[in-house]
Amino acid sequence: MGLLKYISLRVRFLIKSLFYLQYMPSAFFYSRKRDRFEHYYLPKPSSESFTLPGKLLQATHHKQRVHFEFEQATLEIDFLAPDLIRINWLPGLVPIAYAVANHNWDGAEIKIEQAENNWTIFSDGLSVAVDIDGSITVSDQNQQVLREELPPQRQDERWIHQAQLRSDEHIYGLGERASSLNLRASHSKTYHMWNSDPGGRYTPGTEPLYICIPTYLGLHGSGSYLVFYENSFCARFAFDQLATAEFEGGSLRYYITVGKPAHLLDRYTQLTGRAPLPARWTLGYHQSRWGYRTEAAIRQEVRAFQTHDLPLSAVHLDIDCQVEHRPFTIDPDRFPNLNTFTQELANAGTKLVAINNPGVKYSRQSNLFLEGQILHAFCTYPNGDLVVAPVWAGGKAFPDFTNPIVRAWWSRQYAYLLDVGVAGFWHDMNEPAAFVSWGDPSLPKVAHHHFEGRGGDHREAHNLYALLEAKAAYESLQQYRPEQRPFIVSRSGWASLQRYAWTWTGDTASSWESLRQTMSTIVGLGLSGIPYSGPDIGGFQGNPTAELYLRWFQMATFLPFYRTHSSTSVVPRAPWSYGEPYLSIMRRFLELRYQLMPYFYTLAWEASQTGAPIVRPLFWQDSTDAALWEIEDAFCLGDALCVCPIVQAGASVRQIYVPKGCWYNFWDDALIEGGTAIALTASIEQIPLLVRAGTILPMEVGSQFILHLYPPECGNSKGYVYSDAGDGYGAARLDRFCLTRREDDLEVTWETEGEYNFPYQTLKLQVHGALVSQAWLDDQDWSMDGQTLQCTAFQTVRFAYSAGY
Ligand code: NBV
Repeated sequence: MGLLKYISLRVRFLIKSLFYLQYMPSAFFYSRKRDRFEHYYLPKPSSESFTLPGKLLQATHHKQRVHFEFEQATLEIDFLAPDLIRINWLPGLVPIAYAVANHNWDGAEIKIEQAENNWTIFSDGLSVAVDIDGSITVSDQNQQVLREELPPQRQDERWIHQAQLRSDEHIYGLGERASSLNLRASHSKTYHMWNSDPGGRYTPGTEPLYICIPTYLGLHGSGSYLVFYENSFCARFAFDQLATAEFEGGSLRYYITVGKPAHLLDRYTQLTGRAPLPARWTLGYHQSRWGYRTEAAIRQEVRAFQTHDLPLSAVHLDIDCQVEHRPFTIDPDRFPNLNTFTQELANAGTKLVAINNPGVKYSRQSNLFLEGQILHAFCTYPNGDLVVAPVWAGGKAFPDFTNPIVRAWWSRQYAYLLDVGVAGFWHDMNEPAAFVSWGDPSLPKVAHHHFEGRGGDHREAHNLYALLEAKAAYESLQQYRPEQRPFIVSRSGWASLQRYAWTWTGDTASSWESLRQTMSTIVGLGLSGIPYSGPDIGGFQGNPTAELYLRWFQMATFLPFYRTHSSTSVVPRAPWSYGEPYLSIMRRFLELRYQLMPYFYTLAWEASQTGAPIVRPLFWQDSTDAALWEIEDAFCLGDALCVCPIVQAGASVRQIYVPKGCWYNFWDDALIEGGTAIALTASIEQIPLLVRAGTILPMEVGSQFILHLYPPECGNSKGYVYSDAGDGYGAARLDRFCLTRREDDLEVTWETEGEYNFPYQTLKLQVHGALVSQAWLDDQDWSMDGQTLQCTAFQTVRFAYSAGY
């Protein structure tokens, strides 16, 4: 970095720091007021001891529901499906079903057996035994015990719920965590449910983060299960010998499903909703920076991408583009021709995504504020005073998204930006975050919320805040731009966020530790139902070395959300920032990403159909292989690719325990026998990358479609490719391929369904791992170019191979 640049950054940093100083008095007064109200209105810690349900008095059964009366509690168990139950302990405040997308379940045939001290309910998918003291045991259909719960404990509004953990049990999920992938392996083993902004920079171990979700997956020698607590209150989860969930309020209502991880995610997302198929462009590369201030600056950035021959699908506008950081503004002086500018960018294949923060400036000069006041749209203290907390540009009032009128009002605000061509929205600071001098950097826990008319406070609304903001935005984009698919990225959220938005891992430090952490965080989000996430490539806060940025870039090439973003106080960062050889290597990775688009898009479609995360833990391949349960420095992209990033400075080799079965090295087709640990080498030009034997990997280069065939060890394997227009809701097609390996030949067949025309002009089949001597296309001799066959269509292609197996 040149001296001048360095000085200018330091000066900028100083100015920003002074800028923060202006918030000090208001942060002080806000923190004081918040504490006073909380002191006065929050329920005092109880001196009552915890009560247990007592003895089971009677049980009755009506259709899918079994009802148990205990001395001091009521229990309802509903079979929503043979392998999905809802357990409800009463009394307790009934949650509003913000996270539940599906209310129509077919139920299940159940059978009940009564023994001296317990009742057992059987379905085709699982069994639940309820003991006389309220303990509950859940087993799978083969009577393998999966989960043993202790009787719940209640004290006033609080609940404590515990389950025994097996010594070999691994726990995953809970939303976005900067912890080990297996939540039981981290130092503290305690996790909080309170969406939080760690404040500009976080490192591994920071707890909690922006998205807390009370859903976890348990995996042990007897099988796996998933539990989702439908309770948005502040809570504490801990995992040692026991799994403990301790809620400050609400009801103890939770769902349990059993089966393999893929089945668990399928069921969970059937319950909480699936991520809709995004527009294809969203899976391309995004460039962002907190610091682009003008149309000219963005134009220059986009031109630099063109000059360097780098594809660019989207540019993100951070708060610097706004007028005083106000929501739904883009400064017309600095963006004088937004309408034509978005068009100009679109012509270059680049979309514009604009940031939005939820806080509305507390000022009679702000129309949005006046409208909100008329609608009683903002959160209030218990005495009716408006909650005004400092965020950017002074005091802000906070829309109460638990009020449907407020959501509809907020939805309308997106419309004019859509009219001028803004393609998507980026929701920031929506935990919601506020600037404070001490204590929780958010709204007071006693702030009043509407809750669809039922009323409630921020203890229950806090974790739902961003989810409901995303819902308002999603519905807005559906309504005002119905011919295109919505694109929203939200920093915060709760269970079911996947229905409305993507997310990113927030303000990570620029370090090798954070690069490594990214994998557990993103895989954990996927196991919590959120398939679309990615990091700020290179880290948000700090200046990565060229090597760190490159290694991060290589890894992110295989993650769903592919975006470079960085803080205002660091050196601007883009693929060319470090010159050669880094620029050329990053260009090749960008090209690879775009070539893999048919694969990414098919995975996106699969996520919309089954809830399977796009990025998966290695144990997804084989959840019975305990050697995979702890692996957190590698991930699978779909089922085909195993990505093993380099996570250390100067390293070009790393160890990895490869899932059982045969794999090919992506770079040289070397065959690797899994089920053992191996060393993989990758110079800075490469990332260690394996392809599962049997994969039919779809790629594209321009209008050419390339099917890479990686023969299975034996028998056959299947692959499919989803295509459509890339946006909107028109026709689609599914191309199904089957690859059969026989003694001396390899056969691939192709079947199609759907109305959409095949979107490519030519087709190539490329055989890996075997030397092809002859080929036949629909029984006709067909010439090969080395290992590649070119054609336009086929039903069956057969390759005779001479060597390689
Ligand atoms: O809008 C500025 C930043 C943004 O660049 C970043 O991605 C967010 O995570 N935003 C946080 C506010 C920063 C406050 C310190």
